[in-house]
Amino acid sequence: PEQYTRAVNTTHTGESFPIPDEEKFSYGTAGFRFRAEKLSFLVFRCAYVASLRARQLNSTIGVMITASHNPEEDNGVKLVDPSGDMLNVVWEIYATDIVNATDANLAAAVRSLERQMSQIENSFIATGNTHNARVVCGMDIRTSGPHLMEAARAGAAVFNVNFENIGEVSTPILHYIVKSYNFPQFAEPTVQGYYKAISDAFKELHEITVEPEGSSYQPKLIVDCANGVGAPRFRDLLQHIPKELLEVEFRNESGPLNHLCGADFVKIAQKLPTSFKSEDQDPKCATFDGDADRLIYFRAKTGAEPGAAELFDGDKIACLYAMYIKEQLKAYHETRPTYNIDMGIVQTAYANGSSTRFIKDTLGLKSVIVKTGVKHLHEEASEFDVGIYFEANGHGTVVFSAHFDSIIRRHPHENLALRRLALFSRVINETVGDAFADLLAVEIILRHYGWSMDDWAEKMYKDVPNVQIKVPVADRSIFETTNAEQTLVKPDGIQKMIDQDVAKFKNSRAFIRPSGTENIVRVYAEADTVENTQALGKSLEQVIRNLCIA
Ligand code: G16
Repeated sequence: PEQYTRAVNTTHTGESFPIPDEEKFSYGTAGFRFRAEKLSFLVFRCAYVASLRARQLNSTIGVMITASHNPEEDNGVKLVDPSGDMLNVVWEIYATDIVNATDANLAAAVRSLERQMSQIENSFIATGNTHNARVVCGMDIRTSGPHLMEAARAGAAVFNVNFENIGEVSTPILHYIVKSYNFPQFAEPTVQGYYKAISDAFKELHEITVEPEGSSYQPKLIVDCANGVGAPRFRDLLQHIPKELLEVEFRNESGPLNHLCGADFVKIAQKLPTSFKSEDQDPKCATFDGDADRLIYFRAKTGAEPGAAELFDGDKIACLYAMYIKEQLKAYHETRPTYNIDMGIVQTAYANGSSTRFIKDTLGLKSVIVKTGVKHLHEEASEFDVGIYFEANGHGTVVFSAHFDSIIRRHPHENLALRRLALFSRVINETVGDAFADLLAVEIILRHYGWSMDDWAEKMYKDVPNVQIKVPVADRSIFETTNAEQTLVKPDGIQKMIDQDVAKFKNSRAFIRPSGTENIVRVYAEADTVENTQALGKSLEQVIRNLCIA
């Protein structure tokens, strides 16, 4: 349809916002993400790519319309593979080619991709057996969402693929439903099916979780919903969980999306979100991002300026999971020493230095550092039987191998450790980081250890001072990295400047990388004191500013 061409490209306000042929788009850290006005032609074309992938595999593919932590004015689209994981990287390239075709070349680009697909061995397109091909589409609560949902519907309709609009959902719910469609034994492929599967596992695991004597655990917390889709959907999920097991007070349920609240804000500013006060009595708080795929716990920081937050971020959640799973695996191995199940943790360069040391020295586990982006972490974590992955920003989950499946999930009743492991693996949303599922898993573990927030803070490690700064730039594509994004190879000479700055501070580490979701460059720095960390961060920010002005 004409309204979804580059030449017309209608916006959600009904106007036209033409996209010049020369404008190129790339599939970033988490799909295509731009100002919402640019997106309808792009979503239309992505839905075509999704429907082609669905026909090639005769399966269900997901399309999620969200710009997650970005401001309300942005939107985005990402595709989900049949396993519920992020889109296969080869298909990211196909999607990019289709999106970047001119209107005049689109038909030829589509025909060429279809021909290529029909020649692939095992492609259902070749046999014509594509009746299970389906595109399932969800959206967050941005005002531009419904218009883009129609663009997705139109994209799938052109190629006659079943289309299902599952409405306003968190990104992880969409991933879960896609997997459920393709693996019917997993769960019922509906939003209610997701609530039931996760809450049933939580209730069962709760029942066999015994609080130790003298426990300081409290089943109460306050959740900052970032004014996003997490608010209504988490309320729905909690309908399935009795208040005695978990009592949640909701804040930031409606208002400007991600503005002065949400996991991204809390992590980067290290501040309490709006509507939280330092003098709040309840010390346990958690925050979601705009599409509820990230979770960070926090509380007011004592002995700091008002409004400062102490974070229990993705690194601390990963370590908590690792402690618990390791303990259960040890108990299990004592009864079955011959069945080896290996476990590792995957992080990115943003992981706090203390967390990586804790993983290696105290937990005695492998820590692998990979590039930013869940797809990279997920892939690496899949190398382990139990692969825990978390970005410091709160995005993460645990993946379990077929080996784990065959000896733990298929025989869950042999002993308590086995039952706990099997149930824990079902509370977790294995397809992708999920703020709801992660929160339930954290609560189970805190209860198991009888921990308050004080305990969690004291019994693990203390973060080294760290700072993250966003620096707006005109063209972030001039920055190129290597070494899991910890070294800049372009622009020429810039890494030398970074190294010189880092050398001026004790126990320091820093890197600069271009964002894959916003038009900014991110600076990350650690050093021995808060003041030195800030000084290092500022000086690196200046390096970028000088370069971009020059
Ligand atoms: C997305 C990705 C995350 C990534 C974040 C920031 O999160 O899913 O893996 O850490 O963007 O990426 P970048 O530093 O490249 O901007 P979300 O929650 O926005 O989907």
